[in-house]
Amino acid sequence: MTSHTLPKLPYAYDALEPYIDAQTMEIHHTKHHQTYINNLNLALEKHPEFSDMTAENLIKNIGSIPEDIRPSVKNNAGGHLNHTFFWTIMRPPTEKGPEDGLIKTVNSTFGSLDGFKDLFTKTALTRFGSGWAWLSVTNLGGLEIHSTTNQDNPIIEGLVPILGLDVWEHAYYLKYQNRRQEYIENWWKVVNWDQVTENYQKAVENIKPNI
Ligand code: MN3
Repeated sequence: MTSHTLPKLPYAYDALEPYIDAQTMEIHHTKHHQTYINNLNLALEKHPEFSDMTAENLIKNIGSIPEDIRPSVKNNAGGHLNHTFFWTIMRPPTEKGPEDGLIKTVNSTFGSLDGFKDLFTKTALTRFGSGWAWLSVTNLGGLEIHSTTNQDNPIIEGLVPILGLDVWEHAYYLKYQNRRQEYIENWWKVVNWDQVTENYQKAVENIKPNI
């Protein structure tokens, strides 16, 4: 049986300064993300036959997880999956935006990159309580902006996330307190658009022709 472990960040805790501060990054990674992993491992100890499944597969097959641990697996495998993803779609600030097929689809779907950012920001702002805002690829290859509650992941709805924003207060409270809008506006400066473009290409390639 293998247990889930905390992935290393692909950059230093202070790499996203001044937009996301080092203390927030360190606590978010070593305390919040680690706690999801600890609680997931604890739940899976009761049913070790599921301990070799990835967080993604646990979420995709949540209906077949035993009922006594299902709520815990849903929250904690979800938290592990979401945060593992979140770290990869940020990087030290650059001027680079989305490229190739992604920027074309963003423009044709939302009018412009700014139009997309406005709508995504609005979605992230109006997510009541704790949750995430997402840009996902639909099963027809289109782009959809949406939000989820708690640690739910778009794959539950049959969507493939390519960009996600954590709007739990723990993601921004130390620096921004209640100012979620300011957090979101500054977060755009550290989005890793190369990774998001790659996520888009992979998601589109994986769509099976529906013939
Ligand atoms: Mn978080």
